[in-house]
Amino acid sequence: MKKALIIGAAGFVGSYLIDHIQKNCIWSIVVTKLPHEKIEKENIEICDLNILNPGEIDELLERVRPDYIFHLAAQSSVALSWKNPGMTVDINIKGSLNVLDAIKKLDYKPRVLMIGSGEEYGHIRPEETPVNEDNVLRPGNIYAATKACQNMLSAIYHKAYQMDIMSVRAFNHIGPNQAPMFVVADFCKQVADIENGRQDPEIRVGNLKAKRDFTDVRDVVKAYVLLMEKGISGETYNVGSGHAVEIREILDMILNCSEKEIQVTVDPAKLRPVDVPIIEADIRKICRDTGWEREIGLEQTIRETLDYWRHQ
Ligand code: A2R
Repeated sequence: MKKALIIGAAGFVGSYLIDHIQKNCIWSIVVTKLPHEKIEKENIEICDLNILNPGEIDELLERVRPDYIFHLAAQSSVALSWKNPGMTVDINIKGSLNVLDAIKKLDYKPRVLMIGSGEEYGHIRPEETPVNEDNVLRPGNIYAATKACQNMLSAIYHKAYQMDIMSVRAFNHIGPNQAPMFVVADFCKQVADIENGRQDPEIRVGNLKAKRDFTDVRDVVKAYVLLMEKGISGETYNVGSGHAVEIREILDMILNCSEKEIQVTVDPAKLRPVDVPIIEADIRKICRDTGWEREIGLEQTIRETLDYWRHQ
């Protein structure tokens, strides 16, 4: 039986990835979390791991000897990366390098999927949209720069040490249980709080004109597993819907799901220092190489995310 290791499994994507593997693959699963985090899943081995401690990663990999490694651990918030660039650089660059180094020391070559971001493309020109994997990277924020660096380090380790590494550039993924520092979860939580009388009937928003490419997290983890099975070593793959949607449109969809009269107010604290106007993925490569296709539409994800917050 193949063994999958998920590093950073206590986050938003991790729990969906565990569920997807348990339902669809005959793999045993080992996951890691930070000591303060909790993972409540059955039939998996759960270990503590901080990727800033190289010795811990060496020890874990030597003991577990996984066939597949999904590297999800990260400081994943753009907003937080502006507030704490040093920590973001440490975790996303130095931490990822520690993971690559530990894998390099093994006496066999596991398959590795390094999770990056559509944000790496940054300032995409109109003629470059939808953006493909060979596009120039012009990261527009600290988080994006660290993920671009992770991608480059992964490509270097693949070439220099013949390691079996693929990288993903995941565009905005959304769904129930996402932290409210991300836009869709933030809007849904605010609407649920308004409906429950915990917030005045006023929703505070940032830049509504930005266009982003949203995919349900369950479709995203399906793509990650397909890449493990069918992806080409050394390649980078976009994972997104292929369609950019204005944040204003997302907000309207969420407001339409509510019967409350809600006023929209721009909150300067939610405006980021540099915002990239449009990010849209060209997803032909992953569709061609793995047969992946999106199954869950935006309306369904929004409805389920709002319901999730209504029940919190
Ligand atoms: O920051 P926390 O306390 O939420 O913990 C996150 C964890 N993490 C770490 N794990 C090991 N060693 C560290 N030094 C370290 N620092 C942070 O990685 C969290 O539990 C997990 C990442 O999960 P999320 O932040 O929820 O990200 P999500 O949405 O699951 O995205 C997965 C990947 C990330 O690489 C994103 O940058 C990319 O997909 O979009």
